[in-house]
Amino acid sequence: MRTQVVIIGSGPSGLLLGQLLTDAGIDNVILDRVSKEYILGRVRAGVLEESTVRLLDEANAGKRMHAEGLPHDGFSLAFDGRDHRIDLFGLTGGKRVMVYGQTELTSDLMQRREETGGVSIHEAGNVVPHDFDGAAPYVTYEKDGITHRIDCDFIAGCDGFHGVSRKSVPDGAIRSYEKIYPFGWLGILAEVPPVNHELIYANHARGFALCSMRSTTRSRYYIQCALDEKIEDWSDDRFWDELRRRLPDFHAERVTTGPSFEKSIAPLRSFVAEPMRFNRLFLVGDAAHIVPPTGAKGLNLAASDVHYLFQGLLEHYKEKSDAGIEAYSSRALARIWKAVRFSWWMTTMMHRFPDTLDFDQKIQEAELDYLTHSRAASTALAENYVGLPF
Ligand code: FAS
Ligand code: PHB
Repeated sequence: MRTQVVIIGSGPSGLLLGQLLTDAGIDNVILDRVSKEYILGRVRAGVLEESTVRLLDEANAGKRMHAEGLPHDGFSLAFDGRDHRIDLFGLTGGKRVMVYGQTELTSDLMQRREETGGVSIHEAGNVVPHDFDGAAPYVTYEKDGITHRIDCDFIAGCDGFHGVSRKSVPDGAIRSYEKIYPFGWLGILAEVPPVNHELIYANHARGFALCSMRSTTRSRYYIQCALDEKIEDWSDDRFWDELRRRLPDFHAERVTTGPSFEKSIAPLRSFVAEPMRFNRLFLVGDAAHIVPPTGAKGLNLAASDVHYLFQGLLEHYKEKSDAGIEAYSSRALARIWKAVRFSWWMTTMMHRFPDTLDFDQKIQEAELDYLTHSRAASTALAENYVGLPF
């Protein structure tokens, strides 16, 4: 088989890139090692920046998002028994975010790919990118006991943090930066109305909590937990009790509890690999970077990577120019590092660290006090949360 671009990974990065390429008449094939059903069973992000919404519209995959998604003009920071609303719309001159689950977005992109005849090969084993340092790269994979080969012009590594693409780059050609946080997030999904019409990020002596949602009838809650916590030790009742203890009383009293239908623990890390291009191989999304979900940046950074790479590939094929491809890594990394900083800053401000010194705790309290009394500080938070420009 031959195509112009092989995309490894059928998550948001791979599907969004694949749709933009298909709509531009650039032939591409997506390979994923798991089934569509497995991918759609993962519960992840929930907040989309306006630039991500625009990209989904560009890919003609935004119809259900606009019909079912929830535009949010602000969110609350809760601490010391009170909460303080961050007026995103007012502080950013009219920008907002869209609350719409990654699972739904992924499903919408999969449907668009089927409608437009895009080729996706699932349960592809042992996917390996080859000769991406030369002019004739190819990818091999195994399916039904046969090893297949796809010759191509370019390979997009959209295969996430644990994928094969980044690991295929020779050690001397790539450098990574990492910070592991000493806690994780225990998250649940429950078919109960959210406690508030907007998100609540809570800083409490017992730990961080986040009240989010997927719709007006489906809630997504998280509490900070120790890295050695086990899911089986957390009954729904224990989760609800702990969540309410971390919220101001007027919110805690209004939490609607109910049975969870998804419960998981995710570790938190900051990670960036540089560069993101290796001649004919490009790293995209979580394959190149990971942020703690506190700032809701992970999925949105994947979208901006896709934007930069798509523009570069479009110029290559349509205008015979490689300027965009050459600039991909530096352009993407400039935006990535600002989002990595913001996600680290918000995580540091909102979580309780096990080894926090009294001094560190006073600094955290001063940060929150300054943030909620300074328009300049709130504006800085708001412009990062809605997403810095591409
Ligand atoms: P993905 O990891 O989504 O997709 C990669 C795809 O590549 C997968 O389908 C995988 O099967 C495939 N793949 C991997 N290795 C392969 C191989 N060798 N061969 C073929 N295919 C292979 N972000 C937020 O903004 N907010 C959140 O709350 C949030 N919560 C998260 C919770 C968890 C547990 C995780 C892991 C991430 C979370 N994220 C969150 C970040 C997440 O949303 C990512 O940013 C987003 O999934 C990135 O999309 P992709 O880059 O497509 O990577
Ligand atoms: C979510 O709804 O899953 C979510 C929302 C905001 C975040 C992280 C996760 O910062």
